[in-house]
Amino acid sequence: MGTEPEGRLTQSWTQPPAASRVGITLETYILDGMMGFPEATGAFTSLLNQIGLAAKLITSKVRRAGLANILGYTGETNVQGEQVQKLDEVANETLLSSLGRRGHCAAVASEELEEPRVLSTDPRARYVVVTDPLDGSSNIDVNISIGTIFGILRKKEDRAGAEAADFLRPGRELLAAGYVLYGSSTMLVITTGVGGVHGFTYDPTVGEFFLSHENIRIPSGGGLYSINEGNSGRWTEEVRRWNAWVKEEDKGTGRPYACRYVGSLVADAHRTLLKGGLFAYPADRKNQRGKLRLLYEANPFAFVFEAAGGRATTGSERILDIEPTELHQRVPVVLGGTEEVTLFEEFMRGKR
Ligand code: FDP
Repeated sequence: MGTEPEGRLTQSWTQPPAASRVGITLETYILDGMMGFPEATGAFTSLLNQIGLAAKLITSKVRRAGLANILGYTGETNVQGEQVQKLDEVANETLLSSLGRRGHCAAVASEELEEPRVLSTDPRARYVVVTDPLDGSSNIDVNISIGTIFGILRKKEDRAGAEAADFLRPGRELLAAGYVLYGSSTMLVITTGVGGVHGFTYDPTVGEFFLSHENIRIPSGGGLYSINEGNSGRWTEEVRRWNAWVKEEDKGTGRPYACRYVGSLVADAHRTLLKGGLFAYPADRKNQRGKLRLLYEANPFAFVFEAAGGRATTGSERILDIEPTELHQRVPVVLGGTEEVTLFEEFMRGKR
């Protein structure tokens, strides 16, 4: 953390382990990050541990969702005007109570909450968390991968509580970000930025996350693209030209690329991170500012992709440099390998 100090994370949090540490637990990884900093108070470490705990609690609820009969709609709508499913609420409450327990998190901005929820008014609570507690909700009741997305920011000043301004900050100011994928196994992927991206797989028999994917780097190439082609009639001419290009036959560039689209951001982004290629949810006639949310969807993934050697853009601008104006602001999102994203941008600029 070198962390607990001001601004960006430094030193041991930001350096990949020298020798392979595959097999260590998430807790050990988090504690080791603190060990290099005798002055660290443990607050950031504790916050990361609470996120790990929430991931375990949510995974157990996701795995038992059908059995526990908690699937289905509550009949209410969330701030995005979407129907809220019970599991969304369960995940949201689980995260809020885990983060509220140790007093280090001042407030949380969540997809499920219109306004940030203040968790501690103690001025020593120096962090705020952005989250989509259960992303991909339309996939819940068809048993397809869903996930939790999170980002941690340092509160602006040492004063009590938190306000919108603590959240309306460009993604490059994130101290840490990551996601939990509830897939064929549960995986937690986390980065503190330049220290690399690390993936931990959950072993339900012992109740621990173990380091399984050390220092993830997005492969170049990959020959995959991920986009909701059902929206093609609403796309701009530039997006259509790019889309036609990836589907053209050309041996030299390995085209046509294969299309993979789950419809859960966490699943589509995770596959892109591990296998390469590009994920895009561009602006279209219906979603003129894009569909995905900047603060708790685009920014955490942009932070992860850049730390893994990839890129994240709106098509014309680096996502992590956007100055947010609203908590639930939407943004076009393109995530992927450097070459693939750069090529997409060339299409957007009309250079191809
Ligand atoms: P969902 O509506 O199911 O919550 O966050 C929104 C999101 O899922 C993303 O997870 C996903 O990438 C995208 O929307 C899917 O949108 P489309 O159904 O429009 O393709």
